[in-house]
Parts: sequence; structure tokens; C-alpha cells
Amino acid sequence: RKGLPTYTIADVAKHNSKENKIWVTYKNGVYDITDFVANHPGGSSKIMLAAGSNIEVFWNMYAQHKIPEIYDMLEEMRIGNITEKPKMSEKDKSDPYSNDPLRHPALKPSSVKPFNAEPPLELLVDKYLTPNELFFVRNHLPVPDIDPKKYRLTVGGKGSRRELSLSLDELRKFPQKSVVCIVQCAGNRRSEMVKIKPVKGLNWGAAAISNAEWTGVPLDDLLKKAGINIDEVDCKHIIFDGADSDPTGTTYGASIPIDMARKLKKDIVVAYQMNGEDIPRDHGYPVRIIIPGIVGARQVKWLHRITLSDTESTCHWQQKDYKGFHASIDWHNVDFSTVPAIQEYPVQSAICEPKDGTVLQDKEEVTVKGYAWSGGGRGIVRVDLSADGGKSWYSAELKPTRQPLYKTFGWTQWEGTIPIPKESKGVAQIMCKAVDSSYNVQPDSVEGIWNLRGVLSNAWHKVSVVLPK
Ligand code: MTE
Ligand code: MO
Repeated sequence: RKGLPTYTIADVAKHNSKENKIWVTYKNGVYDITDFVANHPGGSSKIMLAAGSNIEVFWNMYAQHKIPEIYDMLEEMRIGNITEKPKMSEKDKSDPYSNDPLRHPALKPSSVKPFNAEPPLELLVDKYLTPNELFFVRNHLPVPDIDPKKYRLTVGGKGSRRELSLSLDELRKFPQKSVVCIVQCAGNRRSEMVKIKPVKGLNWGAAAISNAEWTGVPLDDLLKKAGINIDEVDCKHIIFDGADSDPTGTTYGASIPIDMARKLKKDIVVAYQMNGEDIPRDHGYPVRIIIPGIVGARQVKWLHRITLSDTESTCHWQQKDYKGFHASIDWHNVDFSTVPAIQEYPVQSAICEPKDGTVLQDKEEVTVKGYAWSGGGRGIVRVDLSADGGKSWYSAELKPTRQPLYKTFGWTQWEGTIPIPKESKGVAQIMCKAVDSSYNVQPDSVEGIWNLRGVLSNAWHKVSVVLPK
């Protein structure tokens, strides 16, 4: 609308609290919703996730907003227009991170350079597929800026008859395959381990995990094109190299054993789409490898080379990180070469709702929602809930995954309403644990699984809620 003042994205971002007024943007409009927040039918905490930023991503999730009555209501709160398209402010050439993409403000960073952030935990249970803008981000290096016209993926190495060099258009011409698959950082829920004894690593909560549908070319088809028969080729590993690097020359890469590639076959996808869109820059634009059922660290982003080899990736994150040790091994006596790199992840689950510290309306029962997942395609057969420290358990209802039990690569979302024990005073602790299709269970406490890097933190997840008077 003409005649209204114009604002920059940075101006809007300053208005993210009741004291500073609460502004949001929708398309190119700026809206002051300060007085509306308390009356928001979906609760004031949900709408506050958009404070100082764009509400479009939330309306895409909660499509019930997209009706004329609500658009009219929003227009009444309009105070201005956005001046510019989102772009980076002045680029600082000396800062390797100055060309990183803009991120959604609802992502909570655990580190900014490199950028690492998780979405609000309660949003993870609202949709089976996590919206791209809210998908957690785990970067070790600056985000590379890859020109799609110049992009090439090379495929070759031991046992290949020819080395392939494929453009993005050539990749898109192969028959497509989609797979719904989790990406979970090995450090998800590290913050719970830190409470036992400090560890080295980002202080992740329970949202360093997200679920998406990835579309691209089955790795097996590319290998065939390079003259490689995956079942017969004489090599031990497949190495994936990313195009990200830092000024010291460090690059990111990872590898998987060839047997894992044989087992997964067509399910390993050289992906160029995420939830039906081009993969966003933070998640690997234009191409990343998706290897279902294994840890996030091997899902190499900005993929530019696939190499068959008798040796593993020599990359730091394959050799000297993302490995699990017992609690008596610390930085003075660790030898990373003694254990293999983490690949398939153990069974995991977490409570997303209610959040820790929530004041309940009801003191008799509580509705609990969350996610569960296990590596290796093992589906979830049960999620157990307790509100009395594990004396009595209730089964949560598992939401359908549309994936077979032994090929469940996405997560299983669940929900259950359970009684709060009458003797609880003031607070109650609720907890969850999942069982996978091999009947693997989660450990009951984090003490026994503490490790120096804070990885594989999958003890029973516990949340405390405050009971009404
Ligand atoms: N690939 C490259 N090239 N560089 C990286 O830093 N991080 C890895 C993996 N792939 C990384 C990468 C790690 S540790 C994780 S957990 C996942 O990407 C995170 O994927 P996401 O940022 O799309 O959530
Ligand atoms: Mo990770």
C-alpha cells in the first residue's frame, strides 16, 4: 500500500517484545500486532515466535490462517512497507562468514560463525516434514556460494571405468527418487550430558534433528553410469566431499563403508530438492548426499565429489570427531583411532510438548507430544510415557509414518495423555523412552553414557512441568 512509511528488515527485527512493540512482516507489509498477541487463538507464545520477523513460514505451517477474514484482520494492523528484498548487509571481505545466507529468526543459534541453530522444540511436532526455513542447521565452515551453472559433481575412484563430471541439468535428467529421512546431529541433546560433566561441543537442546523429503538421483544409478557395479566393486569405502572450506584450507567430507551402500542401495540419494524446493543454501545447495538411517555428520552438504576408495575419508570429522567413548576416556587419554566413526544412530526420543517449565492448566492429566527415531531403518514399535518417575508407564499413540517398519528413515511422531499422580506437589516430571523394531531401548540415565564429545545422548527424556494450585 502506498503512502505508508517504509522500514528495513533490521528495523522490524528491533520490534520483538512488548516493551519495544511487536512487529511482523507478511509479503512486503509491516504490521504492528502488539495489542493482538494476547488474543491470538493459537496462544501468545506461538505467535511470539514470529516477533520481529516474517510470519509467512508459520502461516505455511498453520494453513488455517490463509482465509480472507484473517488477511483483512492483518491489513488493519498495517503500519508500513518493507523497503528492500532480504539481502545481506554490507559484505565484509575479511569475514569468511559474510556471505552466509539470511536465517529465519525463530532458529535459536548455538553458534553464529559457523552457523548452528535449532528450531523451537514445540514446532517439531506440528508437521511430519519440517519446513525448510525451520530445519536445524549444523555448519562447520562458511556456507559456500555455488553458481548452479558452473556446478559439477565428479564421480570416480577405485573400480570406476570412467570418471563422471555432471552438471546440475544432467543430474536432473536421471530418473528421480524421493526419500523421507531424518537428519540428526550426533550431538543432539548434548546439553543434558554437560550437566553431568563438561564436554567439548555445541550446547544442543533436543531439536538438533529435523525431518524432510529429499529428492534426487539414487547413488546406485550414478555409480552404474560410471561403470561401477556396487555389489561387485573391489573397494571398501565411498567418500563424499563437500565444497565448504575455510581460509586455512580445511574442508568437510565423510565416508561410509561400501557394505552400507550395498545394503541401502537405491535409498541413498544424491539430492537436489528438499521438501519439493531447491535445497536451501544452509542445507547444501545445490546438491547433498542423503544416506538414510545414519548420523547427520555423513549427510555431506555442497557435495562435489564422490570417490570409491580402500580408505576412509581422511577428514577431521570422520577421523577425530563423531566417535563414542566411555566415561573414563577424556582428552588426556583419548585415541580416536581405536573406535569406528559413528554411522547408524541408536534409538532416540524426546518430548517436544509441554516444554520444560510449562505451567499446566490441569493437575489431573497432561498431554505429551514428541518424536522418536532409530538408525538403520529400524522403525519405532513403542513409546512409553511416565509421570511418576517410572513406576507406571503408558503407551503413546504413534502417528503413521507411511514407511515400512524395517525401512523407517523418517521419524515417528507420537502423542499421549497420561495421569499426573495425586501426590505430586508443585511440579511433576514427565519422561519418555522409545523402543525400536530390534527392541533396542534407550538408557535410563545419562550418567552411564557420558562421553568427552557429548555425542549419542539418548537417555530417557525428562521434562518438568509446574502444576496449578
Ligand atoms: N556437510 C558439509 N559439507 N559441511 C558440514 O559442516 N555438517 C554435517 C552434515 N553435513 C556438514 C555437512 C553435520 S555434523 C550435520 S549434523 C548435518 O550436515 C546437518 O545438516 P543440516 O544443516 O542440513 O541440518
Ligand atoms: Mo552433526
